[in-house]
Amino acid sequence: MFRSGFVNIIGNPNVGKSTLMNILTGERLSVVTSKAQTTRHRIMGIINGEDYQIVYSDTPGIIRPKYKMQEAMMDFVHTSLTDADVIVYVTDVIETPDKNGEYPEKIAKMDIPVLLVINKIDLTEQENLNRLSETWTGLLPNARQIPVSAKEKFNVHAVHQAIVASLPEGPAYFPKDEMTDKPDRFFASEILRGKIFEHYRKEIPYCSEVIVESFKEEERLIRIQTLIFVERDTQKSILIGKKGAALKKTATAARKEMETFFAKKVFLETFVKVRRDWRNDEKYLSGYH
Ligand SMILES: Nc1nc2c(ncn2[C@@H]2O[C@H](COP(=O)(O)OP(=O)(O)OP(=O)(O)O)[C@@H](O)[C@H]2O)c(=O)[nH]1
Ligand SMILES: [Mg+2]
Repeated sequence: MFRSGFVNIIGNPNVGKSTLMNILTGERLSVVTSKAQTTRHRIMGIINGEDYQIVYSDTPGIIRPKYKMQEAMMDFVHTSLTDADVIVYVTDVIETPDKNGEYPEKIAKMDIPVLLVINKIDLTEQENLNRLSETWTGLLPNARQIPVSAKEKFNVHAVHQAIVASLPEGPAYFPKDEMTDKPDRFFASEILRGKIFEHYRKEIPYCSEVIVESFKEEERLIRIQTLIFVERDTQKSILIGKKGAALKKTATAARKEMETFFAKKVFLETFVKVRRDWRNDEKYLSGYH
């Protein structure tokens, strides 16, 4: 019997969804940073076993949308609730369970296997974990709970095993050599966006967006031209920095990570442009997928 399914990872911002997804897929498909709202898209990662295929989706952390881009982000979360075969709901030992809004209630009513991953157990004591676990049993009585530390790769294998055991019977949805549904240029833009999250403070990460204008793979290197949007001139000058130093540092870090990801030399160009209010721009966000 062959088993397959969409395994969708959801939960609040910053609980470790992308870290977990990267370990489960063995690839750095999803950007991880210490800041909340790092993930903006639904990112699929596919893994194959002899008699199963798992199609993971990492999703943006659940928030109340304040602007159109965040609405688009939350649409990814809603869709991944409706098309899931298995739900992996992630929480951590830091957030209080009552900060999870209506989602646990929705999920508790669903008729599919639910795994509750309690992450970051490296940061707490057994006693606190027991308390949390009890509270979560009340919120998600249908879920199987698995405490892990994604960062230390502790007990993540148990998550994998529980998923495989929960998969319904079905065919492989994607060819065996496919790792993800997203094209290379998407990962190029995500890697640069991740570096912006790491290198800048305050609002800069949230008001920036990266677009790959051209992506040309040649025999010995990949030429990538990117455009970074910000919303105001002041943000543009912060992004670029004195004599371009800040941008150069960010772009170099991004180039290095791209070279590892694509296993090839990368020639990266970055331009910065002001595009007022892009986060509310319907026309731009209609291409957001
Ligand atoms: N101590 C500890 N930190 C962790 C663990 N797992 C993830 N983190 C850290 O938590 C932060 C957030 O991790 P992400 O994987 O980006 O979280 P996310 O849920 O995808 O966040 P959003 O995409 O913003 O919703 C990062 O700094 C991770 O290194 C863990 O098991 N222990
Ligand atoms: Mg994430």
